[in-house]
Amino acid sequence: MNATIEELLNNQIKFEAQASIQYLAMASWADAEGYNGVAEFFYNQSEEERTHMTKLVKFVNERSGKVIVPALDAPKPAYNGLNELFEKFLESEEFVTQQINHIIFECLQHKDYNVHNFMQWYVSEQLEEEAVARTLLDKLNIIGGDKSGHYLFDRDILTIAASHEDE
Ligand code: OFO
Repeated sequence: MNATIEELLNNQIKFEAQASIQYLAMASWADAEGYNGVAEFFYNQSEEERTHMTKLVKFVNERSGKVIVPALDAPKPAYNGLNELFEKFLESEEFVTQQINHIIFECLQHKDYNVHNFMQWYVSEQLEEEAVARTLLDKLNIIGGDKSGHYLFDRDILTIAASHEDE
């Protein structure tokens, strides 16, 4: 495996792992604040990111690359409210998308069509996750500081996210 691509894939393993623990911290914060639906949403997101990480670990090993299981930064533990929580969620997804686009670019530079092909799954996954994050943040922006709006958002979040994924 090309050394640059190998390094980028290892970086990506870290970004997916970092997203996984960040979303776990978000889930835990929401749980403690009494937002059970939001907590469930982020517990699920955290699991998903973990599978994205493992998929990369397995792929690098299959291609006889060297996997470096990374040390992670401490996740942000607390938020001012649901708006900040979902702003950070969208930021995190946008960051991951940029990194994936960078890998795709480098794959083309190095003519590594195998990794390029493998990464297409991540491209569609990011498209979907960014869309869900934007939809949820748009709804929160409409709700503003309204407490009963937050109650309904928390009650409906899993349905909203699921209906988005079916589109
Ligand atoms: Fe790994 O899917 Fe988002 O970040």
